[in-house]
Amino acid sequence: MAPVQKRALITGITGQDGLYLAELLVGKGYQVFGLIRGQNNPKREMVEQLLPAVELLEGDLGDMTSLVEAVNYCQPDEVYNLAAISFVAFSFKQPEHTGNITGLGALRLLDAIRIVDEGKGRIRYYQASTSELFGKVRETPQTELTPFHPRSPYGVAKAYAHHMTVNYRESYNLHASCGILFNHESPRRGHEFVTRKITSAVARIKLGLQDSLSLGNLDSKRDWGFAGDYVRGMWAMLQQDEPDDYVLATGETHSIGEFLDLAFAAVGIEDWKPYVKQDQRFMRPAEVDLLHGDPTKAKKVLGWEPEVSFPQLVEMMVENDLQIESTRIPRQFVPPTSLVR
Ligand code: NAP
Ligand code: F7E
Repeated sequence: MAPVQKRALITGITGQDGLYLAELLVGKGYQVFGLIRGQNNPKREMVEQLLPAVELLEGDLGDMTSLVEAVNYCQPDEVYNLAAISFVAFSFKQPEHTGNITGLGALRLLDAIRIVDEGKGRIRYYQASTSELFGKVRETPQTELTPFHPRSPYGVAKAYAHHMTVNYRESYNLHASCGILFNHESPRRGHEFVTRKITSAVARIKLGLQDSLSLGNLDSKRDWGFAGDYVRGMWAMLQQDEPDDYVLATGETHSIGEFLDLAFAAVGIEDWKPYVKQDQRFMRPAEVDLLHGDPTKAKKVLGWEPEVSFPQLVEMMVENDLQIESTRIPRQFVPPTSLVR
C-alpha cells in the first residue's frame, strides 16, 4: 500500500522562508497548501510559477474566519506559521499593526487549529520565533534558556506569539514548537534587509548603475546563516515525538563591516569606505547590538547543522544580484543601417 501523503499548511508562503520550506516539503512528497493574503496579491504568480504543485488558499493572519476555513479545508498534519510583519524598522512605524499580525496573528492560528482539531492532537504547529527575543542580550552566546529582552515592537510581538505557543502546548496538549531562528538570508531575501540591500547595491555599483550606498548603524553584529539550511531545521522540529523549542544559528557572529568587506571584495573592490554613507534615516529608536547563537541543542536532538558558510552566503547573494542587475544595463542605441551615412 502506498504511504499516506502528509499535508502541510504554510503561512507566509510568498516570503523568503515560505518558498524554501515549500520546496523542501514538495520534495519530501507532501501535499503543500500556502496561505496568501490580500486581493490580487502580486506575488501569487511568482509562487504559482515556482511551485505549481502548491495549492494557494486566501487568508490573513488578521482575520480569524479565513484561518479557520483554511485549516479546515486542508486538514493539515503540519502547520508552519511563517507569516509576520518581519521588518524590525517598519515595526517601529506601525507598532499596532505589527502587534496584531505578528503577535495576535499567531494566537488566531493556534486557536483555529484548536477548533478544527477538536482535541484529537493530530495537527503539529511550528512558530517562527526569533533571536530578536534576546534583544538587549543578557549572555553570549544565546541559548534556549537565555532570558528575553526584546528591543522593538516586532520583538515584543514575537515574544507574545512565542509564549502563546508554549501556553497552547501546555494547556491543550498541542504538538507546538518554536524555532528561535537567528538571521538567515539568501538570494530571495527582501531588499529592505541590510544584507540584500548591500549585495544589490554592490552589484549596481560594480555595473555603474549606482554611485553609493546609504546605511544606518554599522556597528551591530549578527549571526547570519543561509535560509535554505534553516527550513530543514523547522521541518525536523515537527518530526520529533515531543514538541520543544530550539535555537537555529551558525554559532558565529559578524559585523556589518565584515559583510561589506566580503560583498565588495566579491566584485574586486578592496576598500568600500568611499562608496558607503551613513544616514540617520536608517537608525532605529532602539538597537540590538549583538546576536550570537548557540545551536548545540538543535545539533544534538535534531541532528541539524548549517551547510553554507558566511563567505559562501555573501558570495551567493552578490552573484545573484550581479545576474539580476546586469539585465538592467541600458543597451547602447544602434541606429538602423539605413540611417548610418
Ligand atoms: P518575509 O520574507 O518578510 O515574509 C513574511 C511573510 O508574511 C510574507 O509571505 C507576507 O506576505 C506574509 N504576511 C505578512 N502579513 C500577513 C498577513 N496579515 N496575513 C498573512 N500573511 C502575511 O519573512 P521571512 O524572512 O521569510 O521570515 C519568515 C518568518 O520567520 C517571519 O515570521 C519572520 O518574522 C521570522 N524570522 C525570520 C528570520 C530571518 O532572518 N529571515 C529570523 C527569525 C525569524 P506578503 O508577501 O503578501 O507580504
Ligand atoms: O538589520 C542594521 C540594523 O533589517 C540588521 C529580520 O529577518 O532578523 C532580521 O532582523 C542590522 C540591524 O535585520 C541598515 O540596524 C544598518 O542592526 O537586516 P536587518 P534584523 O533587524 O536583524 C531577525 C532575526 C528577524 O527575526 C527579523 O524578522 O543591520 N542596519 N543599516 C540596517 N538594516 C537595514 N535593514 N537597513 C539599513 O540601511
